[in-house]
Amino acid sequence: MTKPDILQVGPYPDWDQVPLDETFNMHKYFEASDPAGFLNAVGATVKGIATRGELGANRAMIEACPNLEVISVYGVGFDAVDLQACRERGIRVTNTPDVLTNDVADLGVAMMLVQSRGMIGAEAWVRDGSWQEKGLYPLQSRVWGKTAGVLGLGRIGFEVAKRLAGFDLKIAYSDVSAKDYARDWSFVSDPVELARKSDFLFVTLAASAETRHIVNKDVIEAVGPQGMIINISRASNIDEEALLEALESNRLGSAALDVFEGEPALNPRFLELNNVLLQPHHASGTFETRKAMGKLVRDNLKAHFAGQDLLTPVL
Ligand code: 8YV
Repeated sequence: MTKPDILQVGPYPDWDQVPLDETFNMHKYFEASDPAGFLNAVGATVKGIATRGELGANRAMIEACPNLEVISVYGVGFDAVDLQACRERGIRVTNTPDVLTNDVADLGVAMMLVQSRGMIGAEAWVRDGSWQEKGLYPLQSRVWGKTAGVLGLGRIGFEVAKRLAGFDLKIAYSDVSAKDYARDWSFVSDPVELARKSDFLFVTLAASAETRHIVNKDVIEAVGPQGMIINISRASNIDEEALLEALESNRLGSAALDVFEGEPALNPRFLELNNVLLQPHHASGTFETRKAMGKLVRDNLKAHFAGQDLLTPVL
């Protein structure tokens, strides 16, 4: 059987690349010195696209592949895939939900703890000799007993809330409707109201055109000078300009961010701030989870080309 031709948008670890190369004819878009020329040359042969959550596949890429049947996303977020362009041509789309949920939730909670207890500065305090020279490290605010707001109580938001309840935080959440599985937590439909109640506001929404900048100036200012915003979803869920202004003027206490507009480049204003914890979009970045994500990417492609049901379909 001839191997189906797949356009590979971003790199994968060897443990994924080797089996992908065995089963498919992979065309490495990310290695092309002239991406447009490369697409032109291979587009007509391409039956599938393998991409990453943050890279997706835009309309131009989809249109350059007239025989495209399926897009397999390495990531739960598929906001960077042009779903409308896929719908118009009946192109199937898959993602990698569930396998990454716990790791993403873990990183979100870890970011909150690290940032609240000043652990990055405390590490430097030990290493640079300040402990010996200046004495005790400055006191920090307590975490337990405070209120965490979870904006988006989907799979990841739920796991974040569960963990936070274990740390004796009070939980409030916002979503399109109250959830049966969250009876112990308070439902607050308005994000500004949720932010007002929250010492820590976790942004755990699946990103879409509708959620763009849902965390706007009003939400940010409602979290306030003592509060913290933690984002483990997508940068587009927050108005980054408003966030920067609030952090710079201390109208927001602090932030812990795993995602940025234009990442991996980020607005240099972030680097000037000492009230923000910066992480390189690695919430799903454990060996175990990434291996499970890679397997799902392959298994979805294999299922499609074998005429079987997709394991984790989006479209
Ligand atoms: C990335 C993610 O896909 O799951 C998502 O939506 O953003 C991440 O898991 C990951 O960085 C791999 O590209």
